[in-house]
Amino acid sequence: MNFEVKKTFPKNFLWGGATAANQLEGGWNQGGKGLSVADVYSFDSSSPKETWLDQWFMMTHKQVEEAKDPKSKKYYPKRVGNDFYHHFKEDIQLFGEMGFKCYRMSIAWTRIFPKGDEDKPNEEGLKFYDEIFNECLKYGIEPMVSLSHYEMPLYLSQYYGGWNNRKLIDFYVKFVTVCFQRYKNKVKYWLTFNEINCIKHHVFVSAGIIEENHPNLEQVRWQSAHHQFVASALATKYCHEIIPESKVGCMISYQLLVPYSCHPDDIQKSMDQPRMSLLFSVVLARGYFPSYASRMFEEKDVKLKILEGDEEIMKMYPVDFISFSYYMSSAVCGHKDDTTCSATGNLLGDTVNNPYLKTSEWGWQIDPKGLRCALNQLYDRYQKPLFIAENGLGAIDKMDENGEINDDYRIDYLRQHIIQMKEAIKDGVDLFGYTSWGCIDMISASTSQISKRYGYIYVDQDDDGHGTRKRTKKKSFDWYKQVIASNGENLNI
Ligand code: BGP
Repeated sequence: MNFEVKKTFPKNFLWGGATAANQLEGGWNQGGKGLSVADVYSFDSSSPKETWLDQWFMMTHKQVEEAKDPKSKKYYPKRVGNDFYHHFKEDIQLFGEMGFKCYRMSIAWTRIFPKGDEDKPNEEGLKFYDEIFNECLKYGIEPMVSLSHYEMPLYLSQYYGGWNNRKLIDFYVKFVTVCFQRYKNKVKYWLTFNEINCIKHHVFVSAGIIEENHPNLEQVRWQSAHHQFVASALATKYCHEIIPESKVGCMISYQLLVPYSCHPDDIQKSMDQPRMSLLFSVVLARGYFPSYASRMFEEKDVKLKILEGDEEIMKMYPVDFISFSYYMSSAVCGHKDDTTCSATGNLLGDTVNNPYLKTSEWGWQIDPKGLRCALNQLYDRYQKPLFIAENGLGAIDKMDENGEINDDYRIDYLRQHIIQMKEAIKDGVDLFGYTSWGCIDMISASTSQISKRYGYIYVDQDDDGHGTRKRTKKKSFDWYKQVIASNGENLNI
């Protein structure tokens, strides 16, 4: 054993940024693209703010039917994105200028298989991504591709019932093998499903499930998750076969959960709640369900249909690395008689406010030190290389009279998180890359606003879709460039 402490970021650390096709591309009906589940989220800035998250957590038949109607007058922001479809050369050139080593992006399934069940892929869609990868490689940027990032074909949801239907495994496998074959000389890093554990929170965007159809939603949710586990294992198998030097990762949303107090019920809850979420990475990284799954399924009245051979597939093809998104931490309160526990604006789960943390304009509690804990917890658990696939601050940016955007708050957020990444590396964590979320402003996944900006590059567009879409570098652009050039050593403004 060599006890030398690693004091810096590894030499080939993959610094970069992350996006998703449905949030930035636009061109929803161009190049033969079909409708995806993302394309049916509408936005209306005049509706009450409190309702903006409703569709994200529950999509209805009525909303889907209305969205499909060509006469609908509603605005569907994810159909427009920030128009990367027509700006990608300029945008990737800016990523190159920042010195990106890696660009995490997704392939829209509906550009390759517009409905999802076709025999042959759509050549125009395949060509589009060829061009994107060529641009990346021109600037020495390694693409990392998410194969399914909240954008499955709407048709598979409507006519097959989404991932609850086992046939989805075959459609997904067909789609991903077409991608591996086509891009085998261009892409080495692949992620099977974005935030696979978020099927716990939003079944429509994660699995194409419309809640109204299902009285026992828990059964459908977990059955769909099981089909995604098998699909992910098969994707890993075929990726390794087709691209021997490839690395395949899973991707989970990691929200560090801490006990609100030292009350034993808070401690218990802070163990139980994350376990339900970590079940996903246990299955994908180790290849089998954890022992606590049995009790969990019994209590939820879930009876999984697992076919002969499924468990063997899961066991034989675990992922090579674990990637995750990290934005915030939250406290959990198990003893409900404590009136000091107050509800939080944090997006996911049954959590309460941590009085020690600051909160973003969207109610997400900012906890850079929590990232160090998250990295250590994941590494202790799995002993597999880790990759931070998303992290960042969604904030309102204002352009001043000189046309500048001084986003010091974003620089501060990112700097504090990068400091903690380095601490985790000193702790012995094998972290090989970091792609901050939304390197260019685009549509928010949850609220469908563009004014929830994460980027180093500002896009002139408002929440109703108006604007020139002109790109402008923010102050954080030069800052991040310097971070990358110094391999994480120079974090000063
Ligand atoms: C993650 C998603 C992303 C992304 C990000 C920020 O959960 O993987 O797609 O958008 O969160 O969330 P939001 O856009 O809602 O601010």
